[in-house]
Amino acid sequence: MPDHPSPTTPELAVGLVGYAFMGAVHSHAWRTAPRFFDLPLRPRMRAVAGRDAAAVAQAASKLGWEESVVGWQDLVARDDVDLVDVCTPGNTHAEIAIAALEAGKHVLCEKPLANTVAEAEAMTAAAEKAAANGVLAMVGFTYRRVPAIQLARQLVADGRLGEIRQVRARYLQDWISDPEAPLSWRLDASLAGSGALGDIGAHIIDLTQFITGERLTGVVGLTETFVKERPVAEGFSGLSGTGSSTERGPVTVDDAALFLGRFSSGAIGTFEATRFAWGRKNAIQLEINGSKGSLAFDFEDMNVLQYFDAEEDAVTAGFRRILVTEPQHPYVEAWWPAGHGLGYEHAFTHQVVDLVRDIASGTQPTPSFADGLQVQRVLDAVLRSSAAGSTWLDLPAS
Ligand code: 4PW
Repeated sequence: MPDHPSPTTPELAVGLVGYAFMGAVHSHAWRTAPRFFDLPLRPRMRAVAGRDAAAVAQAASKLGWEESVVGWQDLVARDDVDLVDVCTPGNTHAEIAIAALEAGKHVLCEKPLANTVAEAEAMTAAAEKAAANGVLAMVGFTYRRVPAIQLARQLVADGRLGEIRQVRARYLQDWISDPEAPLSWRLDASLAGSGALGDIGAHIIDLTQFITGERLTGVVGLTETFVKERPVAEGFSGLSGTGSSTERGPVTVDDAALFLGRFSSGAIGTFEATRFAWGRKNAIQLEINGSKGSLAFDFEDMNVLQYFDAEEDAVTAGFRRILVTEPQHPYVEAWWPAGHGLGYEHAFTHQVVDLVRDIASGTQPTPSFADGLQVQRVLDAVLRSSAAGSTWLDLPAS
C-alpha cells in the first residue's frame, strides 16, 4: 500500500498560533485532511506558538506539532514555515496576520477577522499586497464547509428557491446563561471586540450571505448585556471554566444581539445571536424563503437540510428532510458510507482541504480577508445602530 499522503508530495509547513479550543480543532484538521483527501501539498505540522513555554510544549505533544515556540514572532520569522494559522483572540489577529503576510507566509485567520473595521481594513490591504506575490489569506468562517450548507447554496444558485424574499437566522448558545459562569476572554471587549455578535453572529452574517449569494446593504440593531459582572476566570477550556468566588470583573461585551437586515436583492432578514438561550448548545438555525420554496437548517442536526418545494402538489407537499450524507453531496465521498454522518470537526478539515488546494493552484481562497472585512462592517454597523437607539444604517456596497 502506498503511503498516504505520498512522501514525494511537496510539503506545506504549517505554524499554529494558539492552542485552545480553536487551536485544537485546527490541529485535528491539519492532521486529518491529508489522510482522507488527496492533496497537492502535504501539510507538515511544523510548530505551535504560545506564551507559556511549558503549556505550549505540552500542547505541541498533545496536538501533534513537531515543535513548540514561545511567542508568535519567532514562528513568523522562521524560514521553515510556509503558512501561519492564527487561532488567538481577535485583538491579536491584525498584528500576527499582517506580520506573517509581510514575511511571505500564507495565512489562515480565525473569525471574526479582527476586532475593528480599521484592523480588518489593514489586514485586507496586507492580504491584497501579498496576493500579488502568490501569498494567500483566508478567514475561517468554517461553517461554510458543512456539507448541508454547501448543498443549500447549490440549491439557491440552481434557482430551486426562486427569488429570495426572507431570511431568518439565529445562532443560539447557553454557556453564559448562568450569572456565575466566569469571565472568559470572549466577554472582554478589549480581547474579543464584541460579544455574541462578533463571536457567533458573525457566522450567521457570513452564512446567510454565502447561501443566498447576496450582501447585506443595511441593518438596524439592538444589543443587551444582561449580566454586567462575573467571577474572574481561573481556567477556561472550550466554552466552560471555573471562576474565583471572590474576585469579580466587568462584562464589556453584548450578551445578546438582534438585528434586521436588507440584502442586495431586496430580501429582508432577521438575525439573533445569543449565549443566553438555555438548552440551545450550538444551534445555528437558518430558514430561507423564496418565491418557489424554502430551506431550513439547524446545526444541532447538521447532517440534515430541509427543503420545501412550493411547485409540488399541495396534497403531498411538505418539508423534505434531506440526509446530506450521500457520496454525491459536497465533501462526503471522502468520508463514511451514506447515513453515517459528519460532525463539527469535519468542517475544519474541509477548510484545510480547500485552502491547501487553492494555495497549490494559486487561487484566492474564500472567504477572503475582503469577505471578512465586509462582515466586520456589518458587525460594526449593528453595534453603532444599537448605540444610537436602534437607527437604520446603510452599509457601503462592496
Ligand atoms: O462556532 C463558534 C465559534 O465561532 C463556537 O461555538 C464557539 O464560539 C467557539 O468560537 C465561537
